[in-house]
Amino acid sequence: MNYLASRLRWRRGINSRAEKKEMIIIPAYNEKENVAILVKKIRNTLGDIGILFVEDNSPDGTGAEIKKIQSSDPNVYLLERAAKSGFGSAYRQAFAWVMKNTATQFVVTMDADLSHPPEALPELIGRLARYPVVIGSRYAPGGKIENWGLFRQLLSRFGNIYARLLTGIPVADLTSGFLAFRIDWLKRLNLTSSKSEGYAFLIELKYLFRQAAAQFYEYPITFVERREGKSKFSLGIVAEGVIYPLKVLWRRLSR
Ligand SMILES: Nc1nc2c(ncn2[C@@H]2O[C@H](COP(=O)(O)OP(=O)(O)OP(=O)(O)O)[C@@H](O)[C@H]2O)c(=O)[nH]1
Ligand SMILES: [Mg+2]
Repeated sequence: MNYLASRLRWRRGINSRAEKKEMIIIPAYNEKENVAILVKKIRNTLGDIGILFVEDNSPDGTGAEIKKIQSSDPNVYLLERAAKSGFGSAYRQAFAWVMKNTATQFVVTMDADLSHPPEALPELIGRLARYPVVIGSRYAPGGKIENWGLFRQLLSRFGNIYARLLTGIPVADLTSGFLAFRIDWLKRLNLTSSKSEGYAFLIELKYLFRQAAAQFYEYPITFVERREGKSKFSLGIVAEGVIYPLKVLWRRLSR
């Protein structure tokens, strides 16, 4: 990835960040109705920890909404990109920045659409004392999905079984985007060759942790389908999610 070419603009100076041990990274595209509610819920659950949004010049004004939040909350950070550049690349850029510039010890990845319950954050982060990677899991015993139609449920269920079989990663919810991990483990991953974007990126991240011999813990969550805003779910994202586990299988077989 060409960091120089990407137009990053940081809304806060280097001095105001880095005090917090935890950083929640949230990619947000056209999530205007959700960001303020999400920040409020995080603050009510965990208090004043770091929150970093990666926002791609959303036409609905999500960027302006985040700046409004920043005016009264100094621990909300914003990485603004000039155009929609993908979910995976949003995380890759955010990880690189957090590793380089902050004293963060614990990273959380989370969607902006309120699908991932902020109430689970203390459980996820708390377990990092014993596990390098904790997954907010829909498919761990006790996990649930609310308001998904049969098609999404089946696609996700079979997609996860398929990805698990091909990659051999012992995780029930490989496509979960709600993760907590320790930064010393993130630093061991080779993310430079990563190009994936949607579900494939979520599987790849777990594959890279697995290659680094990280142990996973799956904490059951109730995933709630978004109420506001539109899905960025597309056929291309599904196709990429089908192809990526095949690539991993090929790598495993040719070893
Ligand atoms: N910055 C940025 N964020 C993105 C991009 N694509 C998706 N996101 C965000 O990534 C998160 C996950 O995307 P969603 O649209 O919720 O995908 P999904 O969960 O498969 O679809 P839903 O069923 O609608 O929830 C959300 O917070 C999105 O706003 C992107 O290209 N750039
Ligand atoms: Mg979503």
